[in-house]
Amino acid sequence: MIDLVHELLEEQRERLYLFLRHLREDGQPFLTHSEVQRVWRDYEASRPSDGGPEAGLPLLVRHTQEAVFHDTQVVLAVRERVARWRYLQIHAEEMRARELDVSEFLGIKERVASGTVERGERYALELDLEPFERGFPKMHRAASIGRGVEFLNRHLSSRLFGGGGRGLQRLVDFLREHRVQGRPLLLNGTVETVPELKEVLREGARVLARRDPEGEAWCRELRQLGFEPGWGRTAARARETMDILSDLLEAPSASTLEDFLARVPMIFSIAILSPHGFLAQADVLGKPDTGGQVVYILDQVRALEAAMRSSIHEAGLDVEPRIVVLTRRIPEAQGTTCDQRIEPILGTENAIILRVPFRTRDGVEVRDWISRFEIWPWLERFAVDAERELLAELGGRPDFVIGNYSDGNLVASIMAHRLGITQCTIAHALEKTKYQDSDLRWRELEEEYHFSCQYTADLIAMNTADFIITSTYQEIAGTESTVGQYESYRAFTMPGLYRVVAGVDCFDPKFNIVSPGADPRVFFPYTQEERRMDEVRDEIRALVFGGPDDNSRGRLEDPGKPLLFAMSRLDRIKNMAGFLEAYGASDELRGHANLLLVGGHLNPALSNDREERTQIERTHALLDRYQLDGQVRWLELQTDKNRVGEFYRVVADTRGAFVQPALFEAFGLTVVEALSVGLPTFATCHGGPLEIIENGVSGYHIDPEDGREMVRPVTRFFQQTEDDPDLWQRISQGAMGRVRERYNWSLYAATLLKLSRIYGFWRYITSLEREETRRYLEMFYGLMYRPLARTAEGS
Ligand code: UDP
Ligand code: LCN
Repeated sequence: MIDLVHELLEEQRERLYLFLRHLREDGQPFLTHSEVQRVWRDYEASRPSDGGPEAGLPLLVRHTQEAVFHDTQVVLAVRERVARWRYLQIHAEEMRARELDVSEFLGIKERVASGTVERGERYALELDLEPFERGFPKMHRAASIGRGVEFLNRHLSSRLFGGGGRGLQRLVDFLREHRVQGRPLLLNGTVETVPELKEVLREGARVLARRDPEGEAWCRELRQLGFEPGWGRTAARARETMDILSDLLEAPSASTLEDFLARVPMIFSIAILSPHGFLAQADVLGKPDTGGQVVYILDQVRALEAAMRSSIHEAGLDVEPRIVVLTRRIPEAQGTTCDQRIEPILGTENAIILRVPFRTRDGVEVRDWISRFEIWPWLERFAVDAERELLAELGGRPDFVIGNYSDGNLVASIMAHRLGITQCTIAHALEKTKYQDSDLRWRELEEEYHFSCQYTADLIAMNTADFIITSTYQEIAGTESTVGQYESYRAFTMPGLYRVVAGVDCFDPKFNIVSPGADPRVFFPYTQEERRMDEVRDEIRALVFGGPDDNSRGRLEDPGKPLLFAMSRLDRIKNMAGFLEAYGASDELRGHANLLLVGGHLNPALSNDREERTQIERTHALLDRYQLDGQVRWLELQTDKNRVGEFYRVVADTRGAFVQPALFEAFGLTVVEALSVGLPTFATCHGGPLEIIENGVSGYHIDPEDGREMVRPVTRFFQQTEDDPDLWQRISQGAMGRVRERYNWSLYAATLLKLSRIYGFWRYITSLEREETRRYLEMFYGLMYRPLARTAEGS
């Protein structure tokens, strides 16, 4: 990029000069990517075409993610390619350019943000994880991001097996030490070396060949040879497993190792952490800080338990899988079950929610709900208490721990370290990309949001995690033009606190995309008439086509029109009111379809969330302003999952569509739910839905930034379906095909278990790989996180 700038300085000096002047005239010290693009468009529109070469400057502009104005200098943060950044400083008068390193760039941002021209803090605290990671394998291609397990397994296999027999000996040690609930599995202590293992495998295969292939594998002869249970339930399967291991010992390779590990019974119990919000199975959606994450975790647990049970059974073991979801107990439970210690999870045989109190330093239980932004002072003690209760519940330590959201991930990180187990991290939604410049403006936001604690916790957990699963690629590394959520942790500054020069690396093989689905018992296709309950369908139809009462507003005057359905929490970012306004302003769309809104309360006094109250009032005002009561039906939020499933199907019966108009959506479970029932879906192009939906095949993208533009594709769709009735069917089929192929829970569970086996194995084999990183982060925890959390307690 610096070469490009030098070229521009030589060949298009005047054009560059004029454009930089335009940028500076905008008058703001910082410009975001979209602001730079806006200024560029204005600039291009304002100048007569000079017929000069076009390529260089537009390229630079397109890749500029941030512009900072410092004195006479313009500093550009240029994202050359996905997750690859350069920083360029251009003297806007003398027209000289030089490249900055990340630390210089962040230093300038700090100075500009604090309004001081003199040198900022020369010795700002810098967090730099790169030196610790030098020996660790990293990927190079953007296309590999999110497929870390394949890379890691290939890389470590070649290292392990490249070192002659020593690597294979470590594999034998792993098998010898492998156990469940204290009982040895696979091999007992008599087999010690690789040649011995090869020999007993040959003998074992011979023993099994003499048995009924479908009969039970386990027998006295196998034990005498040195085997323990776990090779397979039937003789045929156990023999296959032994053959795979023999192949691995003869000709070691990453793929044979993967095949073998897929057979090794390794995961019997899992702890899942999600401390904040109301985590229960009923009556919680709509409570503060309670949304898709709860739905995700409960569906995840059901899918994981089924997958674990089946793989344990296949391995021939009689062990009951255990999953414990750890959350916070809330004595003032607001009509939910969140005050109960244990809640069995429906649809599972053994999984439970285990609620552990938040306690003050004196040991007194905290009674009320605490916002996710205020949760930091409570977590360290919670981690220790939760661990104790977990160990008592399971009778031992779990095989791995999954953290959810920033708070759960921090607790998972503490617990995984104390117990010496594998840590998996799931973000759900990282606040950093939701609130613009929240790092730079941390001080002014501190009282309300405590982002200093949250981002510090994120950095710690992301870096201690053995593996991170994300729902989409863009969550890690964004798109050509947008920055990924994890990528935003690569380099940033919180002026006066610390500067991150190498925080999170998207090329780290710990990242894996494992996408969730929708509960297939509830979100099944609208065409599966035999599964639909008439009673529920009638109830939903009565609600949708009924008239106003305390919990609803509007009556659809022309019930024959297709329904356009939008359902979400009424947060500002979900932009339900934005869509309502665009619908109200579009006579054309109003002519084609009625609008069904589901979310929030009708009475703002019933909401204890400030943001939601504002959105409720705005929704009422828009319904009045555009006189929409005959075309829009607004129902309060729905908490009964079975009914929610039927809502989508009733909308599909009218040949309607689902709309998800969020300004930004981290993933978007409603989108997957709508696709699962076969409902054509229009969803935001900002965030996960951009990836979930293939535009024009399994739904459509909409851009919520401009209301008129947002409703245009929706109107066009309804117009086209009038001329081409098959269009609706094609998109509906495309939607269902998409979830079958990519977004379903059985695929999720199988992949997650595979990841936990492979990462768990490599963790055992290369246990010292990241020791230095962990020690560095422990210091960061003690010196940075802990005091910040204490300060948050006092505020
Ligand atoms: N939901 C619901 N009733 C409502 C609104 C939403 O059951 O009135 C459910 C919806 O079906 C989905 C979840 O809440 O399962 C929302 O998840 P999503 O990922 O779309 O958004 P989040 O709320 O997590 O931001
Ligand atoms: C949180 C969000 O904001 C949604 O976008 C996700 O779908 C949900 O969590 C589940 O991961």
